Amino acid sequence: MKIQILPALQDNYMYLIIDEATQEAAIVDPVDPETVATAVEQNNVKLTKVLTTHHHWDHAGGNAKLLKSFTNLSVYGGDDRIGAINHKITHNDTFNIGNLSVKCLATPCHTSGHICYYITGEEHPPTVFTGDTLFAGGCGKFFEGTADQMYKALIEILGALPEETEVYCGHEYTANNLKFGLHVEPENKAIQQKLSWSHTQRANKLPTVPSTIKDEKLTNPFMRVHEPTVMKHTQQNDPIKTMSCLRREKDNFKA
Ligand code: GBP
Ligand code: ZN
Repeated sequence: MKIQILPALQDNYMYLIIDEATQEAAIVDPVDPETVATAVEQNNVKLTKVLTTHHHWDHAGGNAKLLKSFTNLSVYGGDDRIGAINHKITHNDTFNIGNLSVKCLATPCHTSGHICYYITGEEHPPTVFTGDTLFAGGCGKFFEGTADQMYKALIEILGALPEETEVYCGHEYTANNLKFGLHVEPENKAIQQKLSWSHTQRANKLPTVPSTIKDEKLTNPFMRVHEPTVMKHTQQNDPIKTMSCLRREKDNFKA
C-alpha cells in the first residue's frame, strides 16, 4: 500500500491509495479532479474507486466531474446527499482495492452519514481515513449529531483500532487544534512537542498527516475525555458531558 497526500482548496486533503501489487488505486474525497488526474497519470495506476467520507461540498463536490474523466468508477459513501454516489455502504461493510481490504466505519455526528475507511494490506501499517470526524488533535463540528455519537465514534470505534494505525484526516487543522489542546491541558508534554513539530512542518510547507491512533490518544482532548485533567478543565465528571463541553468551548476558541 502506498498513500499519496494531495492538498486541495485552502486546507483540505485528498488521498490517493495505491495497491502496489495490482496497481489498482482509489481516491478519498476528490474535490479537485484535475489534481487527481495528474497524480493518477504520474503513478501510472488504474483508478477504480472513490471513497467519500461525507456529503459536504469540499469533500464530495468533485465526484461528478471526476466521473466524466474516468469511466466505470465506483463511488462509495454513506449518504444519499453525496454527489454521483453509486455504492451506498453502511457500518462494517467491506470491499477491496486490488489486494487491500477496506472496512467502512459509520461515525455519524459531523454529518449523519459520515463514514471512515479502515484499510489493511501487507507491508504497511493499517490506515484510517477519517474525513471530518477525527482530525489530528481535534474533531469535526457536531453539525448533525450529538456528543454521545462523537464519543462512540472517537472512543469506541476509532479508539479501538490498533495503536499503530495511521490517521489520514480531511483538513490541515493540526496547529490550531493543538493550541486548543494546550489550553485544556497546559502541562501535556506530548501536545507541547507536537505543536512545535507542526509549526516546523507547516513552515516547510509539509503536511502534519498522518498521525497515529496512539498519538491521538496522547494529544487530542476529544480522545482524552476519560482523563481526570480534561474532565477537571470542563468541570464535569462524565466523559460524554466532557465531550459536549469541549466541543462548545472549541467552537468559541480563538487560536
Ligand atoms: C480552522 O480551524 O482552521 N477554519 C477553522 C475551522 C470542517 S469544514 C473551519 C471549520 O469550521 N471547519 C469544519 C470543522 O468541523 N472544524 C472543526 C473545528 O473547528 O474544530 N465545511 O466546509 C466544514 O465541514 C462545511 C461544508 C460545513 C458544508 C457545512 C457545510 Br453545509
Ligand atoms: Zn465537513
